[in-house]
Amino acid sequence: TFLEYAPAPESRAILSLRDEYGLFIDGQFRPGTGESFATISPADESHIATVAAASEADIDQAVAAARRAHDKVWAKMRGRDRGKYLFRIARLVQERARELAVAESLDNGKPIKESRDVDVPLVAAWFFYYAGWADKLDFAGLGANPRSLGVAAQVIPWNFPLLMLAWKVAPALAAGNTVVIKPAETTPLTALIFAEILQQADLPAGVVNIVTGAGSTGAAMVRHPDVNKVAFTGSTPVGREIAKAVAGTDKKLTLELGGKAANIIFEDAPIEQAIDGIVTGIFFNQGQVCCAGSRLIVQESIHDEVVERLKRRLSTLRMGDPLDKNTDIGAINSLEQLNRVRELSQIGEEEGAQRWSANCVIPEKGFWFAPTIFTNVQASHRIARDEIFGPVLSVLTFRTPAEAIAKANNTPYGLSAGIWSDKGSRILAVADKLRAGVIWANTFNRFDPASPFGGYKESGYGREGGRQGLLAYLKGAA
Ligand code: TXE
Repeated sequence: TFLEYAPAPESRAILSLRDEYGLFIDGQFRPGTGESFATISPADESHIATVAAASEADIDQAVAAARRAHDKVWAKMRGRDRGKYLFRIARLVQERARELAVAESLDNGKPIKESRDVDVPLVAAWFFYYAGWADKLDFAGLGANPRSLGVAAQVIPWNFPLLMLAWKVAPALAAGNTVVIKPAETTPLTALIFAEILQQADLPAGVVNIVTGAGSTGAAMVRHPDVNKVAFTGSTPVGREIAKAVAGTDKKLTLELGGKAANIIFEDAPIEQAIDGIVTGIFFNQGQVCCAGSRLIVQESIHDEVVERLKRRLSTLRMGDPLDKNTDIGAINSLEQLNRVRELSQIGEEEGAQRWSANCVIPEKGFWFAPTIFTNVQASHRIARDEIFGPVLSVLTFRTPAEAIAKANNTPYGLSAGIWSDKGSRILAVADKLRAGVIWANTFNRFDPASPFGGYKESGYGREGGRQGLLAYLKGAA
């Protein structure tokens, strides 16, 4: 399995980082023409590296390189040959898995056991999966002559930096597109190491260009006239701006935005398993997950027992050094994000919900927030409506399945949901009425490259993963 390649937990010492990183354009690192910025470790605020911020002129260069590579090399290449490159990238990710996991935990703050056992193995899985599609485009029922769209501009967030890159780059390349991708400003490190992997894989120059920078760099990519496809994962307000920038052009658009997932627990649910699922659902990656189960909707008859058990479980979680293999809860990715989590939690208290936080020792430096549960939450409370994107669970109750469904759907978002029950017919009946793109039953936060992922309503549109994720990068396909 992919997990056999999981690296041993390690320290920062195994990384051979440069002090300064330029932009990866046309197969080479080159200095940017804009300002540079520092990427720091959210666990102790130490400096990791200085990174270039791409200017509009740099974006022109990157898009031009991607266009040349698309027209002259990549789109003309047989699918099976593109597939060979994707397989090679997947194997190199496995070979350098240990280093990538350490870099991810260092730059993002997530526990090494997550980057080691989840993020990096899934990155390899995504490249293997789409490598397998590359040689089947003509013959897998996708239409007579499916063709690439052209140059894809891809903007990704900081919560799963390398995995979000894989979700976007792998299907684009399999379908014959070339890419300009921008990692988030707080987590550029693994994308830059990935650029070295592309060089090792001898990927033709310009097929993937990696540009670092903040929102203005992303905006320049999105409005560039020679871009054919825009794919974005991030906040709903920025998603709206991007949709406006793309409106009236022939650029294709995929948006994967925020969420406020309901995790519905019926009184007949397997309770131990449900507690595991609730904890994974909201405390995995410190809750900084778009599909996090941030609203627990629990049947009134088992509310007290579930909350008690959750508190007991949370009291055993270890918060601290993301590079320590025993760490369960790592750091929040940035001070900005920490402030957002603090502010919404404060509002939760002011609005009358009851707060409980695990009694963790908070490290002196860095950005930390103890796992927190709010009970007595009303549907009108901000903590029941807004995406907090942190380790904060809001607990609501229900009496009847109809009430559970109404509460779960009472949100502008619609990315994911979870249902816990012993009764298969109930799971199917409830799932049918939930307005969410992904629904888990008796599990949560499970991902597979073959399974499409995406939202309803303000959670965005389009699907990533699976056959649908491939179609989003093809024309003439059905
Ligand atoms: O997101 P942004 P932020 C949610 C979560 C979080 C909030 C804010 O609730 O608290 O959003 O996070 C780039 N044109 N999610 O501020 O700004 C930016 O540089 C083009 C949910 O970090 O959306 C980064 O690369 N690009 C989410 C990326 O967009 C722009 C994951 C995401 O940043 C841009 C992250 C612009 N005008 C946050 N402005 C999820 N769905 O998983 C910014 N960017």
